Amino acid sequence: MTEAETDAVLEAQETQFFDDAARNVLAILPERKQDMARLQRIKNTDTLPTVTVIGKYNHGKSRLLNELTGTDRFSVADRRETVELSEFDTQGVRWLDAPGLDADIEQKDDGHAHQATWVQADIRLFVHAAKEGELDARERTLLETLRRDDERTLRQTLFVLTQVDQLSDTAVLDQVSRAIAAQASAMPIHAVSATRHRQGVAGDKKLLVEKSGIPALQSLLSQALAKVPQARAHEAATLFSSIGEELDLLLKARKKELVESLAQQHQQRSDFEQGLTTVFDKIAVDLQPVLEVSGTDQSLVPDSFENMFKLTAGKRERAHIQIAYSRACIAINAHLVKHGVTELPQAQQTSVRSLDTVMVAVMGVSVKYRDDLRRMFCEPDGRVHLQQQFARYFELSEDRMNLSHRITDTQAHVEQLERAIASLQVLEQA
Ligand SMILES: Nc1nc2c(ncn2[C@@H]2O[C@H](COP(=O)(O)OP(=O)(O)OP(=O)(O)O)[C@@H](O)[C@H]2O)c(=O)[nH]1
Ligand SMILES: [Mg+2]
Repeated sequence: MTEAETDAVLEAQETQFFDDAARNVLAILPERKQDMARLQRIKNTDTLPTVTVIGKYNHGKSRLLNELTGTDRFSVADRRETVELSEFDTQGVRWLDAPGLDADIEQKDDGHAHQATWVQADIRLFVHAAKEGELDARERTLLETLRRDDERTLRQTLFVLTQVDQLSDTAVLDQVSRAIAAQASAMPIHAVSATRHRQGVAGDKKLLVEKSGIPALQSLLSQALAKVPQARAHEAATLFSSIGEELDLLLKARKKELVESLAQQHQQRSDFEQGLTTVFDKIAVDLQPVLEVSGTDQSLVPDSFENMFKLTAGKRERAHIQIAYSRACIAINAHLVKHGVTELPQAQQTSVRSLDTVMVAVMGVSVKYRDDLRRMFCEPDGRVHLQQQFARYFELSEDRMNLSHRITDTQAHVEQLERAIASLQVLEQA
């Protein structure tokens, strides 16, 4: 492998590494896409300090870059010319020409300009043609946004008033400069003329070159470029800490939500179980008189054929037992309803709606005798069995399932956030 090929492989690996980590952050904060792209650029020490132009179309951006680089690298025309980003690396600087800001139909050109200004640029030359006079509303808003961004990131924006040769005299230039300065929060204005510079260079006219304002701008640019490494370090730290803080806040909120949901889950279950125990205790007490029999258990004595339509002791006893059992069922059902346990889980439902209740599923539909009731409500095994059955349906009830899903989702979100935070830390230390 040649050295160039090795470099390409290493760069691809580095990009992949960044992309993977960035993906974890963007999974949580998709709106940070631009910030992550910016971080990727400035964390890479191979990225040349980048100067971009920004401004409305035909204001002389491309021509200014040609003068600054001493080339004809960027295409210039008397109409909307630059529609894509075009870059040129020279003297350790990347010069970036961007389309003018005048929203084309699909806003694609503006997208390029946006990318140049916010993701790629370390230094931005805000270009405005002198003959246009004052800034329009859109330029003013953009300039203010850039100014605030400069404060936050320590990137630098220089205001360049172009095509000043088009003004009739210096008095008009002063007037325009003053008007613009008032609009641009007293930002220094650097007046230039590409035409004068080109003529001065071609004719070796030092005074004209000087008067073009280009050498002065070049020297300001050198000072600004010298500050780029420091500014990038500051910007990276600012971005890492603001993204980190945002993730931390989200994690804190999610963890709090998780703790609360788990506590709620626990509390609901214990309320359900305690309440059910109370209900069962009361049922056991209420059943005592019905279950106590001395001598023959009349309820077990079958009616003879002749007694079929007569009220016998056996019938009376069986009726008592059924009433007591129904009372027990009503008490349990009231408890279930109070805790949202009514319908059977979908998978267990039949075509007979009246049988699709948790009560029927647990207690069955058979007639109960004294022994059944004793076993179910008064013996520990029976009680534990029933309570377990009801608890199982409690867990399968709609609200409980929703809570449980919410907890699973929150847990997944917490893990996702922890991954994003770890990835961000890895990137910061890389
Ligand atoms: N007189 C004069 N004309 C200039 C100067 N700078 C640029 N122009 C002319 O203004 C027109 C637009 O210049 P460009 O550099 O193409 O403008 P631009 O801002 O890059 O325009 P887009 O790429 O369309 O956004 C061209 O005809 C240039 O020759 C200058 O300093 N003086
Ligand atoms: Mg252009």
